[in-house]
Amino acid sequence: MKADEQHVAAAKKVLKFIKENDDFLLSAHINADGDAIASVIATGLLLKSLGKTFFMVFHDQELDQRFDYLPSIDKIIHYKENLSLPVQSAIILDVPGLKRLGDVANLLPEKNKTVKIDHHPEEDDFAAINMAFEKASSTTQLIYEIIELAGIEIDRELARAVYTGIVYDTGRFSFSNTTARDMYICGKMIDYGVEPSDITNRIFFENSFDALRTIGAGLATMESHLDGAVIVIYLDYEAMSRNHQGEIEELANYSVAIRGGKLGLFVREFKPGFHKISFRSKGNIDVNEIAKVFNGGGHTRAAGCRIEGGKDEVINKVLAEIKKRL
Ligand SMILES: [Mn+2]
Repeated sequence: MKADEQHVAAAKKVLKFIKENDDFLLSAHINADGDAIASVIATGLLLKSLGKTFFMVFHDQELDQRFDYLPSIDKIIHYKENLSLPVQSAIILDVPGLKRLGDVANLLPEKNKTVKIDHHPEEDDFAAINMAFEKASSTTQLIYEIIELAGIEIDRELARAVYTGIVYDTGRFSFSNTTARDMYICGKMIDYGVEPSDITNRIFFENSFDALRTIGAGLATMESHLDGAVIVIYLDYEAMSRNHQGEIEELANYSVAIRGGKLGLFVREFKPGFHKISFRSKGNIDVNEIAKVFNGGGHTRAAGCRIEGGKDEVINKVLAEIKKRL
């Protein structure tokens, strides 16, 4: 099973850049998810194998605990003001536009020394070297293409990072982005020592007691709108503040797991008076377009945005945009 030719051509450019540079900043988007974290970790292991120095820096002050098993996750630096690192080049992962990088953007070197590796619809052109493909399942899949090209040894730790990023962003090989190449790569990772049930259980089936109760409470709020086409799940600030965001994001996937539903919204108050909306689409409605209206973004079938305002106000604004497209 061969890699996509365009992906390989881009991987060559990135590998050349890596070999010619050093002192890399590695980072990914705010509210780092499994693909963001795993792609940074896997890139770090690649750089280490190539004898390069690197700094992994995230805007987030805390990372989702579910990924604590990933190698060298404890080496990740959490951004703070006046952080000064001898950065000379950067590889920015799973980030379509600079605003999604948060404060880590302050550490970026010049554009000529910056690489973007991503699979979201492009937002801005902040890097001179781009390995950005909307059709790639995950940023981690693209990183694997560079790893394969570099021909470095893949140990169990690196294999677990690669497997994690892909299994996470394909929703355990169930989302429409899943390709034969993903399954091929993950199959190889099993040869290198990954135990699929171990990783899947850690990411998807080891919820905290409180998180699963909150998921239950969220499901109980489910409401149907626009003749059943749109399902809304809601959590207020009180419920949100009891859990890490990542632990309850499965509610977004449940919002579209209803027969007859075309679009799901998981709306939550992440700070008083401010709501975050996750969109999921199973039909042909492009939720990235809807999220963009509210200054958010994402993919065609999964996207998000943040809106200031009370519950009803926010939900009605979003429903009005959806109605135009139904
Ligand atoms: Mn991703």
